[in-house]
Amino acid sequence: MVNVIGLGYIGLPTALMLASHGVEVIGTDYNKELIQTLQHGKITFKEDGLEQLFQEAIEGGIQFSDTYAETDMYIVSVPTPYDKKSKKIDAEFVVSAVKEIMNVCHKGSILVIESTVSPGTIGKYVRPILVEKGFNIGEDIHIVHAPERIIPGNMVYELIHNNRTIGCDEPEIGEKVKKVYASFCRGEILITDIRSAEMTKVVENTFRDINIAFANELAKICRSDNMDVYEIIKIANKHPRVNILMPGPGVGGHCISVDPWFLVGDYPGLANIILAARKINDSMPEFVLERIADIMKENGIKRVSEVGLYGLTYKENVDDMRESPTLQMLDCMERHLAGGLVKVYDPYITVDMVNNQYHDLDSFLADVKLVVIMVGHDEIKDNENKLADKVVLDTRCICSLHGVYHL
Ligand code: SAJ
Repeated sequence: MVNVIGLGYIGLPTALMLASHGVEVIGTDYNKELIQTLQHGKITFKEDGLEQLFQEAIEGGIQFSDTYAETDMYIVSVPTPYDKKSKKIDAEFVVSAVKEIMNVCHKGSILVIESTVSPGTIGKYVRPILVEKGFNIGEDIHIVHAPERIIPGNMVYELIHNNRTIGCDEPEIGEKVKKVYASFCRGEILITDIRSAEMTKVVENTFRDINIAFANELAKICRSDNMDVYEIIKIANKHPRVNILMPGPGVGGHCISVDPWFLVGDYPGLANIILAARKINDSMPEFVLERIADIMKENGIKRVSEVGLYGLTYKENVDDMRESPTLQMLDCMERHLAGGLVKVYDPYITVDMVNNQYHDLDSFLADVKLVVIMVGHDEIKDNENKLADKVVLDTRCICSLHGVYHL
């Protein structure tokens, strides 16, 4: 039996996947409301294929609880935020989950940390609390780090098909855990040590952050000298060894915009490209604001209240707003643009999260002159004809209409 701790964006699909593949699962979260929702047969966020997976997991006998269970294996998928000042990981949620597990686990159980942690976190925060409580690591309890890799928007597919990493102290424990993940995972499952697994996860997201930063820097260079960055990227990518990503209004989400900071915080003076990339990506919302100001001027749009931001989530076709570039932009908007409040709409955000938020595309469009596409949801791609009489700033390059402004 496996107890999955933390039923958020990673823990829930993982628990469901295990339960629908013959593993006995109990999913635990301290949020009682979330547990009740799941117990009533409702999923807590939208994701392709999740609803069906949920039904299969229920048929597989999954249970949900707000308390920890005595099981052979624990999978910890709680958030690992970073301290915005020190840029270091805040391991508080992982630590409190481990403490709770210590109260219920039996001898020889396996503790798998799936949450992303900076290199050395398990050695620094997890091992000492186990030792302090008198646990003999490797006998009373075994530690494993199996970082997740799935991408929001395609989680169910990627859970099955992505390769995985398992970091462990003892290879035979690694093999045991591998067997559990292999119940659903068709990718390669590599076994390594814990620190390498910790580092690999952070390195993967940092790699992507740096590559996005390169695209964003190109967008700024091209804008400064009147070149079309998309044309340049399209042609450069025809080279067999070049694959430039897409510029955008910034990097959001709880992963790529956070994990590189762990390396910056832990290795001061060494993480230089990484730090520069973070700064470039963080500067993009302000860059978009400058573009908005220029476009307003060019088109005689005087009031910010005539501007509409399309998209609040951190990327297309997800309902996750964590570290969203639109939110970052709204934060610094007042410093740049005068004249009332901008209007905002996102089909995935159905409750009011910001001022002047709309819940219907047509009424949103009826009230604005300049539409800024911050997120390339399918909805706006399918309805781009409705933008024909608008001034449009398309920060994602998804719109095929003539005369649209870009970054
Ligand atoms: N973005 C761009 N341009 C691009 C690609 C992305 O501006 O060409 C932006 C997105 O709009 C978004 C941000 O970057 O704001 C991050 O989006 P993403 O789709 O690149 O990645 P995430 O954060 O949704 O998921 C990442 C993935 N990591 C990698 O691809 C290396 C995923 O595999 C990880 O599991 C996930 O982080 C995680 O949980 O760590």
